[in-house]
Amino acid sequence: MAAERTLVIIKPDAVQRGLIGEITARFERRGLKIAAMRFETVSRETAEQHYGEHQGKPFYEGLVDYITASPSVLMVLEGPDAIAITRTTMGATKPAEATPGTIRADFGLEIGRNLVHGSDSAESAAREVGLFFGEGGIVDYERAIDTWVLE
Ligand code: DAT
Ligand code: MG
Repeated sequence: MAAERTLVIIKPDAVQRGLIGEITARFERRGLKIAAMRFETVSRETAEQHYGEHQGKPFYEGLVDYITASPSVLMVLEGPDAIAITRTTMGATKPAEATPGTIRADFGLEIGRNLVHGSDSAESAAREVGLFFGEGGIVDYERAIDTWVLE
């Protein structure tokens, strides 16, 4: 199938625990390409847009406080079925229900500190990639490969 793009966030708890490399490596080893990457503290305004679907739920304020607390790694991953493959690599939302071998099972205990975000559908991916990388910064892999230094 055609390559897809999805938004991944390595959330503040994972950054604070020194898991950027470990988590990024799992996506890279599956063969997904990092098409964009940025390190920053997400603003409250952006977090509220990103998690707009959860507004009004009991965990919403805590979720926005958590994601804006300290720096995250924002990434666009690209590849065949990137959206679904990212979600299965992450594991279920609740670490207690995540399958061993997934990021959330291997490193997480609590739903409110579940380490990583990945877009859940083509519509969410388009919206979230636009929200975080609408100003640019995404590599065009088709073109980049023409100038690759390794043969
Ligand atoms: P996912 O991150 O797997 O797409 P989601 O979109 O349903 O899950 O929820 C977004 C985040 O909100 C999730 O990663 C953790 C938090 N969250 C969801 N349900 C929660 C709950 N019942 N209690 C606390 N936090 C919750
Ligand atoms: Mg979600």
